[in-house]
Amino acid sequence: VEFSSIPVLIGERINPTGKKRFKQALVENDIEYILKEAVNQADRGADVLDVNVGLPEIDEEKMLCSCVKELQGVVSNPLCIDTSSKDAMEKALRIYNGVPLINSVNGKKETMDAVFPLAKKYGGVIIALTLDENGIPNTAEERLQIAKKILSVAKEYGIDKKNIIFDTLTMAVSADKNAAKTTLDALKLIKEETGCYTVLGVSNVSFGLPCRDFLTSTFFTLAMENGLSAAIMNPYSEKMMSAYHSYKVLHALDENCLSYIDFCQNVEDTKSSVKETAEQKTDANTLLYAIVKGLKEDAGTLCEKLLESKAPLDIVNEDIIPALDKVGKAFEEKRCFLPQLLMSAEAAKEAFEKIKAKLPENSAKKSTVVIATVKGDIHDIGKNIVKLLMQNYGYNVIDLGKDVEPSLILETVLKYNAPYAALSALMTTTVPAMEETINLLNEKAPFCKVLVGGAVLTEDYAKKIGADKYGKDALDSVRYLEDAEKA
Ligand code: THG
Repeated sequence: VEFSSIPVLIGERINPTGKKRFKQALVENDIEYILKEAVNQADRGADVLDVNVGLPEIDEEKMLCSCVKELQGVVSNPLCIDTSSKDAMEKALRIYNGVPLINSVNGKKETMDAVFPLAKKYGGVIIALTLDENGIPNTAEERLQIAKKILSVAKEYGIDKKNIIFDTLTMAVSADKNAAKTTLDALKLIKEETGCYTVLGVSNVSFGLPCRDFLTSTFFTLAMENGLSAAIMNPYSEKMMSAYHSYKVLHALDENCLSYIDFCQNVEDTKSSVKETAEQKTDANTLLYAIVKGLKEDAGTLCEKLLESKAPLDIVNEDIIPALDKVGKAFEEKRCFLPQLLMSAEAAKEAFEKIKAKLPENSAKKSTVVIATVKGDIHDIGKNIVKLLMQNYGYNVIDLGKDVEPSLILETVLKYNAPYAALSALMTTTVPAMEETINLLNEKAPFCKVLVGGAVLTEDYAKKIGADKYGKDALDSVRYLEDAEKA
């Protein structure tokens, strides 16, 4: 089990608590049902699977052993062995391949003397509950004292503190209004004071209340904010998973928001039950695939390899541009999002660099486009996307940046004799500056076609202020250039 600042998700569904169907499966020795629960949880994003098959009317030792054995055959996720029976724990540890989570030990002397020798003998990372002979303390400070006691006993058994994860015990807020707060305070305190990892079975917090998901997912977020390393939770819950993915984005733990986007697309797919398989069918080792997926390094090396057997311009027309078209289309249809579009543009740029190196000076370049965000407007993300896409399609783009005076745009168009100028405005307040620039260009550089774009513009309005083209997005603008070049 690997811990990082991203919390580990431990699926809680292999557990009979409150579940008639699961109890029935246990009584009928229906292992298939349990295996299905494992596969489904792994599919939904659980990293580790908690395995709790304790039921008074069954032979827990036997059932736990069969489950541990069979589960390892169908999923590769580490298991968290959840039992209060020492004998069942020992048998399960004996047949487990690898390092399991041991759920659990606590501050009672008898329990520590039973569990620590097992952990020492078989290996495993131990979840330690902050309770002891006197029960569950009502204060964070007392739970810390139990944690310290557990650490000192573990040390006597030769168990390193990095193999102890503290559970500060989630209790139902419906029974005690301070329950959640005490748990969170204890979590933070124990993490700070001991430096150990932490875990909570978060679902318990909402016991006895309606719409349990609402409360549990918010508690989960608060716990992560207080340093939670792992959560025993329900991976089928959309609210829980959205809390997890949102947390990662908001804490810069999700590069380019990719795991968030992927999660949202799976949610959409499940809702509409439409499966997008076309993308998956694309051969993974092609330049097209590398650009579509935004794999910059791969795009560079695959392009270099392709250049050994294919003419540079053919690569542009048959691989790079179709890839950008594909991503552009996916973007329009809201199947891919801004971070992915930018990654694809970067990957295409990388491929383009390799192509450029092979081409005689200037021959790859199409016309010059002067691009700018108009005076008074400092939002340049839209302009930057359009610029990247135009460059990828081979245009010579002169970027004047943002908040650009009409006179400078005119000057630059005249200097390069540019047949195109592309103007961006995000805010309503800066549209007059756009109109002013268009008027100036139409008067002093009538040969120059003016493209405009930006969130507040519409086709009609663009016409009204005298633009030659309203680009509804980056791809639309590039298509205009491509058509104009052919004409
Ligand atoms: N800490 C540690 N281990 C634990 C817990 C903990 N193991 C067990 C439990 N708590 C975590 N697992 C669950 C599993 C199910 C539920 C809650 C916690 C649950 N069940 C619903 C119920 O009881 O009403 C029924 C579920 C359903 O049918 O949807 O909520 O805290 N170390």
